[in-house]
Amino acid sequence: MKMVFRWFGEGNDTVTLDQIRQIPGVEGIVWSLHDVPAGEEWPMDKIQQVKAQADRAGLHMQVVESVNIHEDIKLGLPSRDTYLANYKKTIVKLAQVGVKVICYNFMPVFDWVRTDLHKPLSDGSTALFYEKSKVADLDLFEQVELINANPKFSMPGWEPERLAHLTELFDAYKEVTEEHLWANVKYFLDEIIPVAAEHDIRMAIHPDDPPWPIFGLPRIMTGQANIRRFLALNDSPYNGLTLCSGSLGANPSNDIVAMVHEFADRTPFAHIRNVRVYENGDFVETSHRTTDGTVDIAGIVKALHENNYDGFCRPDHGRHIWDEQCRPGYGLYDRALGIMYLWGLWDANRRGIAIERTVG
Ligand code: DNO
Repeated sequence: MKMVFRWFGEGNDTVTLDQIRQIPGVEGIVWSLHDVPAGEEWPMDKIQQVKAQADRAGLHMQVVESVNIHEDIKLGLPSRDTYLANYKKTIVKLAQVGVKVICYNFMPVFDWVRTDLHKPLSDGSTALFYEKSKVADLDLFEQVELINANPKFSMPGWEPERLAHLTELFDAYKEVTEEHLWANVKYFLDEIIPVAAEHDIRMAIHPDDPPWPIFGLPRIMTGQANIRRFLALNDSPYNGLTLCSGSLGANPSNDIVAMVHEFADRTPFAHIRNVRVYENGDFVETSHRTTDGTVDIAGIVKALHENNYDGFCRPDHGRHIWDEQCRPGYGLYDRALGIMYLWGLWDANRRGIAIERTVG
């Protein structure tokens, strides 16, 4: 298991590279060019800039999250070929600086969705929260205004250029069903995977978060059967999965341990975090510890170990603790604690120490 840590870039993150390299066992950053709009070719000078920063800190940059996919590709519009050509050029450039994995998602319009970014928890910390009933009648346009009013950090998936076109995007998706999305993702894979394979970069799709359709938009990366179908669309080892325990875990019927066993060799990247799911379908993000949530983190790490997992792994969203002011979900402290829990589990497995399932 190769530990990495997400970093949003100079001026776009409260966490520094010097802090990251002091977290035990972290070898590299998970990065992106957040200011390049989806669909555009990444400029080499900006890529080199991140490389120089990572080199200086003694961290590698083998994992990119994400090279975002232009909506026209998801919609299957004729203009997709231009954006696919740009995507391929970006892959070639990323290979030149040693990138090995590209994480991306295929969610229409939005990336991850929460209803509260700072839900107070009983221990005095705050965390990301999803209130199921609220999404049903959430005023999207009000949300967009809220985000635009606080432009300090751009939220992944809520980029200004995307939000500016919300109405048009919703119109464009009116007739798009899940089956259209399947056909469009296959078209994407058949174009991109041969280029990724030629340049030894493993593509790793991220599950939908939450793993069900929202705002009437289709979502397909939602559970084990669909992941199986996705991987079979293009059977290359370069067509892989980002196994995100928190995204998939928001649906309690997802058996993530079983998914690790089934998909381990097609999983170049794992995001590991916990959530607590309530009976009404709401969920809150918790510490990484198994007993704090409803996801069997200990079981997942055990399954990764049993499958000799040698892919990349990062802790995922953490709570905001010790008064840290940070990007929602992406503070230093709770994610660093998460890493130490993951290492603890990993080392226990290496020594053959059995860990009972104790979900709180
Ligand atoms: C949320 C992240 C996602 C992820 C993308 C991958 O914190 O896990 O935004 O980066 O869905 O493209």
